[in-house]
Amino acid sequence: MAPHPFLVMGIVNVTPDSFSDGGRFLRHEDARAQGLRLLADGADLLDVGGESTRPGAAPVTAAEEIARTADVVAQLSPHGRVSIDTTKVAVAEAALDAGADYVNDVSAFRFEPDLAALVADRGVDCCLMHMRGEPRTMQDAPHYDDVVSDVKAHLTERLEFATAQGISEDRIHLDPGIGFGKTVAHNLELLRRLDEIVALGRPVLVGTSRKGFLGALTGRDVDERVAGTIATNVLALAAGAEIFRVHDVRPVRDALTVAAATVRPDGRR
Ligand code: HH2
Repeated sequence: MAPHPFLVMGIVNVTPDSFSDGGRFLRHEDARAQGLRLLADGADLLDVGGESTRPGAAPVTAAEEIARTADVVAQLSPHGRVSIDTTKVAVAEAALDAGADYVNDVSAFRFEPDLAALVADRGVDCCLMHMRGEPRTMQDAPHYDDVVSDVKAHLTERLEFATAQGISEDRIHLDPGIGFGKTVAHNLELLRRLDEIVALGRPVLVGTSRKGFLGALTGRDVDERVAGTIATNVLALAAGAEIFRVHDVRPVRDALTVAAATVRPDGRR
């Protein structure tokens, strides 16, 4: 059988305030159990995060973020691939030491540029995401002349920065940053024109899981957005995205398996 032409990244938020699962996995044994459940459901890698990026979330010190994540990474990495969702060098370093092999930085090395050197030095994969400004203020009246052109220009600039810091280009994934400084219309336009991001030539990661624009469209609460999550991930796969960051691994994997068999029967990414 052809290999799956996509990767599912399961979300493990070790935070009190994440928008959909805040507080549910703050205890390390609960985070570990959730990670193992997502691996059993078919996650290809787990994204462990210790700071919420939702608009207006309280900032967390590096020490607190390490206290939340490093032990969880150490407990999960023997069982599967683990990514660390952070913008901080110290947090990423602790996670890589604990067994993570992927750095997911929603600031694309803008908040702590030295994080790029760490990723280069360790030779691990990373994701560079587009975000307008910073989480605290990113949803204050976002405006773009053309959201797709702005996101492409930003990701191109961050990709150049990352490679200039010594990260091998084939280690870099790009993410349009759905929900990060975007209106509902911006998110939908990015998904509609995702092929233009794919054309940048690096694997594209998308994170639509349970996000606010799905609630705005369907009227559903955060725990009832799996259908919207599936719709957006299937459309993203059809447009060429390869990595899907989700809370609900099992249903999304099933949907992507069927979608991939339909649109990419030769199994190519
Ligand atoms: N979205 C969130 C966090 N990290 N990383 C990438 N690469 N892409 C995303 O779209 C993305 C991300 C926000 O979702 P979540 O982790 O569920 O919530 P919170 O930031 O409130 O913890």
